[in-house]
Amino acid sequence: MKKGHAVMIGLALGAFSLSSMAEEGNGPTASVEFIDNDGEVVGEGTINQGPAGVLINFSIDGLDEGWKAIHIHSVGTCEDHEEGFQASGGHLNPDDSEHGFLNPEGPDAGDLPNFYVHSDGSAMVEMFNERASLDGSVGGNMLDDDGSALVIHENPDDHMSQPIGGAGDRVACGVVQAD
Ligand SMILES: [Cu+2]
Ligand SMILES: [Zn+2]
Repeated sequence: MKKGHAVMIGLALGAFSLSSMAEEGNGPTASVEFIDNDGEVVGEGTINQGPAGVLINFSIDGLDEGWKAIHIHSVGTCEDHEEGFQASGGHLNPDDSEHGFLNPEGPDAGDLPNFYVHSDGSAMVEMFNERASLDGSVGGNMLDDDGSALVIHENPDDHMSQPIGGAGDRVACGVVQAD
């Protein structure tokens, strides 16, 4: 009986944590639904703009275990999932910086830290980017005319190599959609 109760609490917490952890601020917000190369939904996320950048929260279920790169790519489309999400373009990069947190000429606006997918295929992540916004008030505008997408790669970003940190194939993609 006690055990059953604990399992139920676990399920309830799990369901709760799929929604955003972040309190809503006064800035614009956006949502993301990630699909994989088969077009299957593998995650969801929210983007909350604060005074100094964007807070990105997302949950993933169904990717291979390991460290993954994620970036803000410059075009808001994920429709070419079978061709590896090339239509999402390169990184959001309005001031033409080089790629990489460890690059003296970087980072570009779309760069983000790596995250780890557990052996069960899941990950829950929060990140902050102070070089991008949803309305152009800080850095690159994620919701400019051609939008943007969050793109996850099969490997981690080395934060140095051009143009995308040697992160390899694009395994999931989510169009940034204004709420
Ligand atoms: Cu990328
Ligand atoms: Zn980059």
